Amino acid sequence: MSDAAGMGRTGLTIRSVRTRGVKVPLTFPLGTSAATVREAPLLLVDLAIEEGVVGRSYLFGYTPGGARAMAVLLEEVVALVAGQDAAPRTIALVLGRRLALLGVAGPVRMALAALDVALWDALAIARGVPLATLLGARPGPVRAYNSSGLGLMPAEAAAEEAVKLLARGFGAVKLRLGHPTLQQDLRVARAVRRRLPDDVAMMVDYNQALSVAEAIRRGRALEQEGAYWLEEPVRHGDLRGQAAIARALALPLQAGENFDGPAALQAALAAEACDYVMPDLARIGGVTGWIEAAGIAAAQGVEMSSHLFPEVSAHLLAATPTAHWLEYVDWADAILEQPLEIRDGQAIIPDRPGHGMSWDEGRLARLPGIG
Ligand code: SMN
Ligand code: MG
Repeated sequence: MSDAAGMGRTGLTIRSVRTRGVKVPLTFPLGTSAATVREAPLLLVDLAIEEGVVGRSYLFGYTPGGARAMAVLLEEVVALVAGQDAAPRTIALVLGRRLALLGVAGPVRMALAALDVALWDALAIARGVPLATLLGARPGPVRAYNSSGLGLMPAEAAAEEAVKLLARGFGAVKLRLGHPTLQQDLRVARAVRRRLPDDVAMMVDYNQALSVAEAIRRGRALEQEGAYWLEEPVRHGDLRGQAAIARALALPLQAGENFDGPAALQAALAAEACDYVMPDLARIGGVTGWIEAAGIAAAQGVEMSSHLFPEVSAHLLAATPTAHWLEYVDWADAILEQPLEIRDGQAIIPDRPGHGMSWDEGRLARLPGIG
């Protein structure tokens, strides 16, 4: 059969895409060792399906120009597959091949991921089930840590903010480090750790600030301060350096927000460059890339967390055999009709078809654009 409703087809046909960029102010500005994020440039994606469904996703642009670049790429790739069956794995293969000369990496991969997430959303909506259910998983609660704040800040301010982040029962928070000296890092880590209940975990994230030698030095000190994991201490592509750090420390090494596709996760594990992994929905290649990555992590028994995009990542972690922690940020709350609900420190997967996100058009209209 050749029509869209034929045997073996999804019954959905890709029509067109609409993208809108908005700057969302952060409730808790996020100072990292690399840059301070005060507002998140988000790109909202509506994928129109001929049969009447709309699949949605959003991207974090990192910078306004990043979001604009992804919008241009996304509009181009959707035009390439307009009229085709809305089968995300097949579309990923077709577009991966079609864009092989440009190269599927960075913003190109993120644009493809936005299409992929919107396609899976459309499929789940058409089937009338949550995305987790479509993936064959029970859409139960997912353990989350609060990553909304705790950027680089003085010790006392960090301790105050850490306590605020425990509202809604969070059992873990993440602290950004990478102050000029180890002593400053230790002052902040100690102040936060002292203020947190014993059973609350404290992750620490360096955003690639350190040398290998310095990472080992600071990691050894942080081991004594009850840190839960040490995230991205050095440049993300330095697998050899990361492996040296992982060998030197008892503190688990965490990495993954910069994995560019599932092959990068595979390479990091092959190099023993980290103990835990935390792919980013966009950089790993959307739902399709995530599921592939989750298979690799599961085969090696490596615990897998998520990076940003908690609304979709909750569904994916429900379908991840080695699911560890959902990274929760509230950035998208400003644009969502029904923000992700957190109860007792767990993300509640909504009982709605798809991933459950729809845009609050009224609030959207009042936010500044990305230029
Ligand atoms: C992070 C980095 C950049 C933007 C947002 C968040 C951070 C994290 O590394 O892991 O949350
Ligand atoms: Mg990080």
